[in-house]
Amino acid sequence: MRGHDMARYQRIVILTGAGISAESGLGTFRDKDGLWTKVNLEDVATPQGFRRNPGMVHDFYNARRQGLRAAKHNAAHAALARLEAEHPGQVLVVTQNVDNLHEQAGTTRLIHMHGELAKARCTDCTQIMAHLDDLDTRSLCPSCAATGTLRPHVVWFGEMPLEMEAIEEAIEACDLFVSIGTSGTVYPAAGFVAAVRRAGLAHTVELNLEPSDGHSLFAERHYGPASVIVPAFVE
Ligand code: BJW
Repeated sequence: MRGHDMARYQRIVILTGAGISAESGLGTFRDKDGLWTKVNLEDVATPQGFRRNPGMVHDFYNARRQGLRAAKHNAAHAALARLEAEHPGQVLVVTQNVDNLHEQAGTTRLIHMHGELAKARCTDCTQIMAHLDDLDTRSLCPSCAATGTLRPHVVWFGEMPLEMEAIEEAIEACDLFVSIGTSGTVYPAAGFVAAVRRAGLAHTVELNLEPSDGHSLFAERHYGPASVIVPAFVE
């Protein structure tokens, strides 16, 4: 693949999913050995599952936190951070990932639409706090007089993804939309490429290991490991 002339674009939106972190050792959800083949998503990634068995949900996310503490960003995250450094103020990364590998690589204009594993929030007062330690059913909120308990600051099925207004605004105004490492099965993120096309302003690109569910909606597509195809595309 030949690198793109990125100078042609002024408003770049990059959507990332689990595939960008796969080569950093963090499992994806729907691949052959993905997380959803090992656990029942209704049990660990829904508010109902958390109400039924909070201990099991905490165990699931504590194990993921442990993986995150050891994980290092890879060449794909680094390439996106360089892209932002070369085009200050023009690149927005919208990630579905709850890991912190974009930040680790140096990306600063970043929206975590499905939350962050390194944070917790109170089930009562909804205050969000940095928290990479393990959580359990006795983890109490420091600011509501020890009445509220903490939950992972992640977005489960049936919950509203975060910062949707800012994302929708960026999607409607962008002139380049690049989707990286996502299967295109979870909404609303799976619908972004259609929204970009409706706005009619942007070139659309999919970079993934294999064609996603919505691949035919992208004008340009490249397939391979993110650590190879992302640097090749942006540089
Ligand atoms: C590589 C690679 C390499 C591998 N290089 N590539 C019908 C019934 C019920 C609900 C719905 C329904 N229809 C729609 C919904 C809504 C629902 C939804 O979309 N469900 C679908 C499954 C059908 N969505 C929601 O509920 C969302 N909220 C919402 O819509 O709110 C509105 C609302 C609220 C209230 C009332 C009414 C409306 C919330 C979705 C939250 C998703 N949460 C999770 C868990 C987050 C926490 C955690 O991490 O545990 O987010 S689920 C999981 O999937 C995670 C991911 O961010 C998300 C997307 O996965 P992703 O990133 O695409 O990963 P994979 O594994 O699917 O794909 C990896 C890709 O990488 C593959 O393509 C590989 O090929 C590729 N790859 N190695 C490059 N080296």
